[in-house]
Amino acid sequence: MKPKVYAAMTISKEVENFLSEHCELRMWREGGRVPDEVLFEEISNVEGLYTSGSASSQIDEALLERAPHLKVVSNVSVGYNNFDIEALRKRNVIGTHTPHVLNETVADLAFGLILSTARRIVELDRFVKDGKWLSTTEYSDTFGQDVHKRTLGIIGMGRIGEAIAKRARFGFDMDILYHNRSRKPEAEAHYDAQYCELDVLLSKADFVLLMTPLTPQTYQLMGKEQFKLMKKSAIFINVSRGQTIDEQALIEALETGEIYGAGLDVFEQEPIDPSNPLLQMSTVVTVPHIGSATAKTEAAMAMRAAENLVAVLTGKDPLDPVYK
Ligand code: 8YV
Repeated sequence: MKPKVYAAMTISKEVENFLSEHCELRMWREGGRVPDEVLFEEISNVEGLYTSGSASSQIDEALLERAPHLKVVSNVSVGYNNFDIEALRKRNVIGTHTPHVLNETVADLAFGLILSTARRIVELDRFVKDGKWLSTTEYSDTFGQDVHKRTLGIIGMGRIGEAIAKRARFGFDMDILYHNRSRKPEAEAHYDAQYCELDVLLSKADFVLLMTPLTPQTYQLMGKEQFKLMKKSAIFINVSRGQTIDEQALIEALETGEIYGAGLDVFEQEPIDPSNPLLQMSTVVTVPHIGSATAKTEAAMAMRAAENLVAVLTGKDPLDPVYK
C-alpha cells in the first residue's frame, strides 16, 4: 500500500505525477492557505505532509498531535520558521526544506530591491506613465542614489547572503560588511567582505540588507535602536521574514527621516494590511514575498520538496533535513 500524503498547497501537474507514483496523494486545490480545520482533518491519517515555510500553519505540538502517523513534513521553502523543531524531534518526525536551488534567484531579487529603491525606479515609472516626463534640471527633486562603489552591509551571510555579496562586489564594485553568527573566512577571501558587530555595520552601511533566517534569536533583530544607528541616507532591504524587524519601528524611522528608504519583500503580516503606512511611502518599494518566485526556481523547489518527501517515505535519508 502506498503511503498517504497531503499537499497543503496547490502543486504543478509534474509534481503531482511524481508524488502520485509513490504516494496516495490528496491536496488542497483551492489556492491560498488551507483553513486549519481542513488541514487538521486531512492530516489525521497521513504519513507525509507537503507544505511551505512562508504560507503554512505552524507545525507544532498541537498539529502533530492530530497527525499520529506523520513521518515527514516537507517545506517548499528554504525557511522553516513554521517548524517547531523540538516538537518534531520529540515525535521523530523528519522536517525538510529546499536550500541551494533558490540562492541566485533570491539574490537577484535582493539586488532588484537595492536598485529600485536607490534609483527610485518604481516611483519614476509612475511619473512617466502619468505623463510627467520632465527635463533633468526640472526633476532634480527626484534624483536617486548611486549603488556602485557604495557600502553594502549584509546581516546573515548564509548561502543567499554570499550570492548577494558576489553581485555587489563584482558587479557593482561595492564594499561589503557583514554580520553573522559565525565568521565566514571564505566570503571574506572571495568578496573582500569585512566582518563587523551589528552596530558598526548599521552605522557604516549605505545599504543594510537583512537576510537572516527567522529564529527566536533574530526575532525583531532590527528595532528602534537599530534603525536609529543607520545613516539618514541609508536604505534598508528585507528579504528574510517580516518578523525579523519591528515593522512599527521601521515605519517611524522612515516617517521621521532617520533612514532614506526601504525595499521590502516580506512583512509582519502577509498579505499586508492595505492600510499599512508603508504602502503610502514613495521611498519604499514593496513586493509580495517573491524572493524565489521565478518559474524555473519555484519548479525546482517544488520538485526538490517532493523528492525529500518521497525519500523519507520510501525508507531513504532525506536530501535536505532541517535537523540531524
Ligand atoms: C518561498 C521563501 O518561495 O524559501 C523561502 O523560505 O521565503 C520563499 O522564497 C516561499 O516560502 C513559498 O514557497
